[in-house]
Amino acid sequence: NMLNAPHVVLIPSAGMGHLTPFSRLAASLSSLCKVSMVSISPTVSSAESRHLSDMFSAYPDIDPIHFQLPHYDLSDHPDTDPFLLRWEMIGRSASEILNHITKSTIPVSALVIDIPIAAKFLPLAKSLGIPCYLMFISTAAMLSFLAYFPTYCDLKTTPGLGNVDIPGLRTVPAASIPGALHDPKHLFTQLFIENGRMLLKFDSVFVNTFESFEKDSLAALREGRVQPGFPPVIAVGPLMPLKMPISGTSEVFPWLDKQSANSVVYVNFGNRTAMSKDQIQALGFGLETSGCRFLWVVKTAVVDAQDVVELDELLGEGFFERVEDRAIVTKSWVDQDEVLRHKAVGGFLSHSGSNSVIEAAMHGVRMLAWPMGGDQRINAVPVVKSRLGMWPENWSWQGDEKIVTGEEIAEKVKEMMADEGLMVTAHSVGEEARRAAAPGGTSYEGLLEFVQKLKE
Ligand code: BUP
Repeated sequence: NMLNAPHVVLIPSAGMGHLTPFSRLAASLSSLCKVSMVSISPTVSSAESRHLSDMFSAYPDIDPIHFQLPHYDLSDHPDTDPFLLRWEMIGRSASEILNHITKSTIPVSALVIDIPIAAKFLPLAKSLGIPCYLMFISTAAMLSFLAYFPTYCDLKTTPGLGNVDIPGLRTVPAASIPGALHDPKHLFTQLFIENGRMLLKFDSVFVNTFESFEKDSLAALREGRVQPGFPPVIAVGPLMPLKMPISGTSEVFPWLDKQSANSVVYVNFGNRTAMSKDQIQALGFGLETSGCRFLWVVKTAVVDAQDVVELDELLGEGFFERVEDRAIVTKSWVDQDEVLRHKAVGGFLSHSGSNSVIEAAMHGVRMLAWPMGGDQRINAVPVVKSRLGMWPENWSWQGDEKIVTGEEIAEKVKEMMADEGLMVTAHSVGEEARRAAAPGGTSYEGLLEFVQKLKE
């Protein structure tokens, strides 16, 4: 009975890596209670605006709360990452956004807030008496790191970052720490620390992971080993993909349908990572000489609308002719969920962005993790531990000048595709993931309990 159902309002920040899990959570909740989601325009990328309008038309039960961001001139800000700057702008608008929410909709039972804007929204929402939940879009491994990092900074006596010993869990080597954090003045670092401290104030924290995938991190968080007094942690993943048509995929699926089972390597480094030209060329050479079939989504610019490089120019003369009958190379968005679900796809060369990791887990597709920056090395830890995939730890990482050669790439791609043991273990990770998300499973019941509690 939706008449007396609680009303949950979701506030995502920016970037497809954030909007995707927020929409999925909204869709799951919409069958259990009333759901609204804040839609902030303008978006940074066209992928985001397309996604939001597709989602609201496919899910009429999710009520949009449109908010027009005022103009902020951050043109002389020292940071240039457009997504980071957008988080800052949304944070600065927190009180207007909350005002707008309370004015434009029915009373709110709970807010679900995104991590980059947590510290700006939580104190204001709490002062209005609204319960606040955090949706953590990355892995529980990353949540543990975030939860402990402010304490690490308080305790350290020397400048610079060393290895971070998360109490009762694991050591995160200095070399796996998101690059920006090495600069204490970086906007990312400031947000990271203030949001990390704010975690303790949430009523509960949702994580897009599942129990068996990250037992150790979940236990350490829940037992207060990482941070005493940590709020309840509810694993809600893998969140189910939206049921809606995705544009820009026409050539991919007829081609996949013609390939034999587990024969195709899917290559995608997410929607925020643009590789250098030299590295793209080496990757092209590596994929070609691996002899494998591949579906490669190439990205040459951080914001999609600026991606104007011609692929045949970039990859050199004859590349497309040489791989014509065994590869698709595209710059356009593909429906990653459909791709990973496809029986022809037998391996995933990925930047190990948190959503990609959990999607690979859900479909039981083995991974070759090549973290590029941010939380990605920390996400690669459960990938290896669960035997979902492999990770050549010496490959280049966030802006080090090193190029991984085509030969190295070819060798690892071949190794992954020939590793039948890994195919089997990845497959069982997939079975556990789907069990967790199905009725009766831990993630499904976790969400149900959350809604149940709001009714009390
Ligand atoms: Br690109 C691309 N199709 O072509 P991550 C991405 N996605 O469906 P992020 C597509 O976007 P960082 C495409 O399935 C996933 O849900 C993909 O999220 C989808 O990486 C999402 O993997 C990408 O978390 O980079 O956010 O691009 O790690 O820097 O947050």
